[in-house]
Amino acid sequence: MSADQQPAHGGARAVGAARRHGVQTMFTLSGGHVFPLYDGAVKADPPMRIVDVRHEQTAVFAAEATARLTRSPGLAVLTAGPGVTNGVSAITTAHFNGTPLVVLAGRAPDSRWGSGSLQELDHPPLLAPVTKRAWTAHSPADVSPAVDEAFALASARHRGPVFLDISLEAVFGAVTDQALRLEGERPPPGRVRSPQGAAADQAGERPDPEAVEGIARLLAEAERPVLVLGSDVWLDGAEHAARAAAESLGLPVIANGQGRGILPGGHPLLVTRARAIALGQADLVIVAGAPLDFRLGYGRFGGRDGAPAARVVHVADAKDQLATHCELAGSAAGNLAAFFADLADAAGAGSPRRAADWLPRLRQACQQAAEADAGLLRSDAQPAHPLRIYGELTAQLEPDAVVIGDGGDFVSYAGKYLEPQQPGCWLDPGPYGCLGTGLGYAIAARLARPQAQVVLLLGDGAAGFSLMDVDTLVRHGLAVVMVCGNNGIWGLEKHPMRFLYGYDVAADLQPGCRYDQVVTALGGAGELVTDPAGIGGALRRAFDSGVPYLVNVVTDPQDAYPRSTTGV
Ligand SMILES: Cc1ncc(C[n+]2csc(CCOP(=O)(O)OP(=O)(O)O)c2C)c(N)n1
Ligand SMILES: [Mg+2]
Repeated sequence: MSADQQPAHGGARAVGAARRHGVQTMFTLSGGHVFPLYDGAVKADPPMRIVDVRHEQTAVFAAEATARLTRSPGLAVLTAGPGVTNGVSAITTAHFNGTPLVVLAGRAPDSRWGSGSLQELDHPPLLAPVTKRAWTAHSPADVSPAVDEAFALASARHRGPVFLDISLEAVFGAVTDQALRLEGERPPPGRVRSPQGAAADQAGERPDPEAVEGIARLLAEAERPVLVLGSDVWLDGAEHAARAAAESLGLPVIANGQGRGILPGGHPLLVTRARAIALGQADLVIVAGAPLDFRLGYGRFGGRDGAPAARVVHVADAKDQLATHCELAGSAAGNLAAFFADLADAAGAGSPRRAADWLPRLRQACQQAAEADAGLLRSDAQPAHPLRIYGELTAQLEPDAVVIGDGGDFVSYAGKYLEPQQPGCWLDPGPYGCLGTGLGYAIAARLARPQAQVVLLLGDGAAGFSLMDVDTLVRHGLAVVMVCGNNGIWGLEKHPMRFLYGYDVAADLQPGCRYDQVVTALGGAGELVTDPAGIGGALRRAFDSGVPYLVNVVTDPQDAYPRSTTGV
């Protein structure tokens, strides 16, 4: 029999299509409805790596982080029913992060639909609001084109998750290439090729030149401009163009999400530490690659210390991402690297109205903030101040370390005090703010960056969502350093509740709980640190250990991260 006449089941066809889109790893948790996808992965040439986890949420978070780190789409495979519903928060996280992610799922058989098969649930209506598209493949012949379309759609601007479930008949059923050819390239019933999914979209449109010139004019008029770089600048491959534009235009920069590291920590234009003054006193704020959401004051800037409201420019990778809830002085949409190159050209070097003291003032504010915190970064207080952990950690981090934050106050401190040296080295959950990303993100980071340090910062509350997946790290031989800021409370809830009500409830955890022993029991290693003087040594042992290692630092529950907003 020629290869042409060799039948291939839907699972093998799905794996083949995923591989054509660059997928190297399938993240999953087993279920009979998806066995053929495993069979397809095992028998592919070369086989596709399968990373099997302990909770579907971890599988999807791992696929999401793979995409955010490699900028190539991630793949999670979920079994029907509870497998899918367990993945929903992570799929939603990808939706909020604009992450190119494909989730393939099993589905009860079409032939028995309505008769009460095991885990018979019509998934797409559940997933539709949080995906670019959610639909079903009903026959083996549908699978390849549908998976192909799912990846094209997930990867096209504005990126996001795509969900496809495959009925039992379609995933187990086999079809030959010859039969497929004879059938012709007919689209499967009910499938409409989305214009967004067309491969031609990949290059992306150059933003409208007039819009870019308009922004250049606003820049020329601005006395105190600020540029905010968000996650999409990295995801869209615009980090070099963004840095070049910021440098040639001399723009103070604030980094947000995965925009962190585009200007390395210590860069003279990086003023994230003076964020409140920069955004409060600016007269022009250009936000690129980030939504104007709660993290950015809903797009209202200026007005601080008597300054007038700032003009706001929003730049996004796709038109439908441009803010409509606030007044914009300018906007542009499309390929972000092209945007920055065109802006640098259009604006030129001259900025006649720029206040000579603007950047020096911001730099001075950064300097003052750093000096004000220097004491806490070295604090000997017992229980430890969370900042002492960051004082010790920064001294041991290599420039390409991947740092992941999963938690409340503990991670807010990290966002403020750890300034990445390279882009693509920082992962927070993004605007959906879902706790529990930690182990999934860490698994992905270890695989995506085999040589780099991977550090997972965990609040003790956050740790509870995914710590069981240390088992996955151990089984797959993935060494990660975990640092738990163990204040014995849901800090980011306890303190605000006390502030609002004068008391708190449902906000306490076990003080000094031995999360390090959980990791040890699962086959990793760890230690409890109660004396801040021991933090540095414990971190060194963790980095040297070559195994999943949790440094469990008891921190001060009285300490509340000084925040001006809870995001509500
Ligand atoms: C899935 C999920 N559940 C609940 C919350 C609400 N929440 C936000 S921060 C937080 C407290 C986190 O506590 P911990 O991880 O211990 O960090 P800490 O604030 O104590 O440093 C909670 C419960 C959330 N963001 N996500
Ligand atoms: Mg806590």
